[in-house]
Amino acid sequence: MPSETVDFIVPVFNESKNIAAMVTELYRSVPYAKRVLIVYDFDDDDTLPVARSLSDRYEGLTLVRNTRGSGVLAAIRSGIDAATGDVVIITMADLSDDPAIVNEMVRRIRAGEADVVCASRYMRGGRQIGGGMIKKTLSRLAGLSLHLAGFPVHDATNAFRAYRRDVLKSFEIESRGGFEYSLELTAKAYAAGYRVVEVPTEWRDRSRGQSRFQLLRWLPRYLRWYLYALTHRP
Ligand SMILES: Nc1nc2c(ncn2[C@@H]2O[C@H](COP(=O)(O)OP(=O)(O)OP(=O)(O)O)[C@@H](O)[C@H]2O)c(=O)[nH]1
Ligand SMILES: [Mg+2]
Repeated sequence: MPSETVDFIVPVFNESKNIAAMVTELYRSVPYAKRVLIVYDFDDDDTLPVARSLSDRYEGLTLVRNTRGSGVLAAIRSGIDAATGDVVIITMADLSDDPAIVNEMVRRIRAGEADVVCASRYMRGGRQIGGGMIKKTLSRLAGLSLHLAGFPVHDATNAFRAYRRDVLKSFEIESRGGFEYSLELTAKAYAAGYRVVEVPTEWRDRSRGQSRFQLLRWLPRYLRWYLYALTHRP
């Protein structure tokens, strides 16, 4: 039996300007027993000294070294390896994700209403503030077209999601690029008959630090899972 703990997986790449505010906000918003796994790639990452200084104050704040190779997806996979809680939430360090919805995400999983809960920018009540025009438009188009075709959520690409741990660990992640893994996992979970639901969220583009999203490089990989989601049903 997994313990009744929420494990957050937070990949970081030089987030010294954001990490303190992110951790403070998360602990303020979420009362559940939790671990916050900060997953970093290299020892000189500037997030580390700040995160270490916070760890006395915040129980469960844990630094995890990415051992699966470099890059954000390898970091997330290292976080999944380390996760032991009954609920696992993947969220970013750049203050883009609003932790106010976390309690509702956890509640729905623990109540047995959902296996995957997607933070949804494109459903009623959701919002997206800032961010690149092309990426934003493609992401919205992908989400809304999949939803029209019967996919259970309006936002297929946001990485901010809560998973029942057993479900998360049951799928092999075939993605090798970046955040397209999120579409892959959700499409596979839905096709396998798991309950995928959404909660409205407000996403805000980072105001500090730098994005490492590689739109052109990752686009073909998104396409693969977009087509998978379009054609696989429970
Ligand atoms: N460990 C690790 N984390 C990364 C890497 N690249 C990005 N991250 C982290 O992943 C999260 C999201 O990264 P961003 O580059 O902002 O990507 P994004 O939020 O999808 O894209 P934008 O919408 O452009 O901001 C942040 O917490 C980053 O610090 C990486 O190579 N390794
Ligand atoms: Mg970002």
